[in-house]
Amino acid sequence: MSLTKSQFKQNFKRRLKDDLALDIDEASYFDMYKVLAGMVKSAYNQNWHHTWRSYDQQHKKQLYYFSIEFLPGRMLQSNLFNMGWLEIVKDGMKELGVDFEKVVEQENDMALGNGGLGRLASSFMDALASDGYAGNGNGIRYKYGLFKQKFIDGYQVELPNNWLNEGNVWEERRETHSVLVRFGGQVYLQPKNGQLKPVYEGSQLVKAVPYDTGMVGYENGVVNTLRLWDAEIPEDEESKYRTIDDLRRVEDLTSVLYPDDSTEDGRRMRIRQEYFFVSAGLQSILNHYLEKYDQPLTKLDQYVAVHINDTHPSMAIAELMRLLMDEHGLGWEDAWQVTVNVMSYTNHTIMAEAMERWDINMMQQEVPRILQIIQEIDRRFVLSLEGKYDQNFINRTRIIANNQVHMAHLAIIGSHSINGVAKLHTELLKKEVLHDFYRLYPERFNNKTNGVTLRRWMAIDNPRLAAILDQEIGSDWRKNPLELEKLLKYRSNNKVLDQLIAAKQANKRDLAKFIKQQTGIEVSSKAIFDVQIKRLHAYKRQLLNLLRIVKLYQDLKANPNADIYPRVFIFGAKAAPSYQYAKAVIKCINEVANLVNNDPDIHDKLKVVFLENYNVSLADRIIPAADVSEQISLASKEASGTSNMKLMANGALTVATMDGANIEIHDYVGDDNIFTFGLSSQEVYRYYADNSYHASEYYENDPVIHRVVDAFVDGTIPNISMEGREIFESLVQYNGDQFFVLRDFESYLKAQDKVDQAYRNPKHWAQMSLINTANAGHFSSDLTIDRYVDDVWKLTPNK
Ligand code: AZC
Repeated sequence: MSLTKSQFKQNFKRRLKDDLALDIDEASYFDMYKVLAGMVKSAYNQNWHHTWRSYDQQHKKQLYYFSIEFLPGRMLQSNLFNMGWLEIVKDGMKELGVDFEKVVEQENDMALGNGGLGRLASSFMDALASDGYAGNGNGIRYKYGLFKQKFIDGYQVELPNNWLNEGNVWEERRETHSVLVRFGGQVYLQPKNGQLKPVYEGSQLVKAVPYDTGMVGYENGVVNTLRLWDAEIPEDEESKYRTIDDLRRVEDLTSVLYPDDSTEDGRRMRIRQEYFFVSAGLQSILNHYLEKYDQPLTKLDQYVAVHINDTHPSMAIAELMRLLMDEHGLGWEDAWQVTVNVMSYTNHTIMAEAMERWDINMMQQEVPRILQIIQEIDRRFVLSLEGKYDQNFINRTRIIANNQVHMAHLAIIGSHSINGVAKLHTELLKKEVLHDFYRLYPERFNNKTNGVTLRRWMAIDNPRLAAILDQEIGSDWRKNPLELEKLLKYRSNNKVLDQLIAAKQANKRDLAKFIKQQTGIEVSSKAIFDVQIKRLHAYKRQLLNLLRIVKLYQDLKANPNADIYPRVFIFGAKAAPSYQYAKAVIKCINEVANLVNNDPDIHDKLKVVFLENYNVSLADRIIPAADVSEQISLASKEASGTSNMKLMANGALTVATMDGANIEIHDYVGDDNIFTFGLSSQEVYRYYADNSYHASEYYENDPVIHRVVDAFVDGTIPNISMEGREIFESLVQYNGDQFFVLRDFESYLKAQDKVDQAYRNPKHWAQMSLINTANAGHFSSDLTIDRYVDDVWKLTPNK
């Protein structure tokens, strides 16, 4: 896909004319975006075609990553980058007098995910293609992406995100690959040719239409496929859809992404969504396998791996059983063996409320045949344990209990591999959360620490840093992320350290300009940029950060000359619309921001900036400019975290609890290059065991905590009479403060004091920062994918 600058300029102008009948000076930025994206797509289409043809010809084993969320963000720049065109196009645009950044900004974020889990799925798509593996995505083409967040009077307001409004250049509707998905009605089993076959009555068929998007590998010619499904009414079934309700139930299947990654909101619709994309995906995989690979289904596991990203796609296990038995005539035993060998499962959280359990009656109504098969899986599972394990153990591990279907149990029983997403998380799964299953299937459990697309977060988003790296250690780190370690040689090289300092300063100036534009708040790029960007959740403890800001404010009010190094606190976070407490925290942060930013006594020593609508493209802007990365979840609660990795790669220093992947970051950079604090996960579990944490004692006995917490109810922070009260009460009750905010407060203050001191020595700070960047290669999703490929999916790379 080679292209010279003059070719690019010529083609671009010609296509503006051919496609839109416009000259450059007549075209809007959106016109230019569409034309440029069209050029990119036609250029990679040949490779796309070639890639799938070669998989078919070689009968290559293919992975299908089933995920209810994908979060690629904007794709123009990353496609250009992966094709090796980015610099040419940037230069060419400049020569044509076009502001390239404005063109990039025309693209709506593809935001079909909530947070970490969805972003991980997309980074895996990039890594699979870039490592040259046959790995595809399977998901839902939501009409509305994750809501747009606005702040009105400091409150979060959710607006619809109609991202498809202006069309989506990247996708291709593949009508001929449509399949039918059956919902509802009654099902009976009847003998036929010596087997029991289902007979359906009163069920409804929905047409699933795939929209495919090319997933372009980094400079290797590989283009894999992300297949997202849309729901339509089948032409010859129209008469069965009589009421508005019928129509709406089909539309709803692909209309909204549930804006909550931790509760079972909208249960019935969620069950339908899950079954919809799982059934459509598996049908299309089997159709393709039978047509192009022409092998018996008993060998499916040699050619196909299906990955279940958290429990949302776990009905895949029952659906594959159904397809193999009902549609293709395999017996139970054969079908089960193939299914378990094909399926693998990742758990992303230990939070009990995020563990999906579906009401058995609801499943009966929506997916009756699937429930039947799950019941049979459950019956056989129980049978296999009887006599070997006591009844309690069986009740704890079986899939169906108390009229609920436990989806994680289904995923575990039906998969050959179960992984956590960081070392600690996997250990907690084995020792605590899934301990019973670990006893049953120790060989199935393994760890796969998450990773991030370093090319995006470093090379594309932080060209200043990338230029220094390229010059000092060469550009191989883009392909071999561990090459970043070569940077360690320069830890005492003043020239390199000065360059790093200058690059960070320039990035901070860019962000300061953006902040001014977006919020009107003036911030100094000389201050410490202290960043906490992630979903708003009690366990992530944005509140801990906020309590410290309140304390600093109080300190400065008492003594305006207090020796506090200037700091800008930058937040980005969405709260699930139904999550009252999280929304109260947002309101409080916004009110503290108002108070602090406008108080002349503070002399600009503190600024608080809560940027609206945190999403991938906002992360693209913030991360290169961060000095400090807040990773302060209560130990044991954050399965891995991934913003911790992106931020360290960009040279931010982490203030960290010993949680999730923070522990592994700490292991690589060493004690001196990270600021750790707080309880360990063992200590947290000890508190749970003896029920000995009493938040009220901290409130009563610690005058600093007392004063800070009172600020939420005594009028210090204005306009939060309801929200302040809610937070106050959640903290000070005898058994309150579920996430030990007050317990970790003092330790957090100490860690932050160290940050404050360390930042005063710019050379030493730059050195620590360099050590973080140099160790970030370990957290490349390219390497994570290599480990999945070797241990779980058993794929072979492309030639
Ligand atoms: C997140 C975890 O909270 C986060 O720690 C992890 O880094 C990320 O997955 C990727 O593994 N979980 C989710 O986004 N959602 C659920 C349901 O766990």
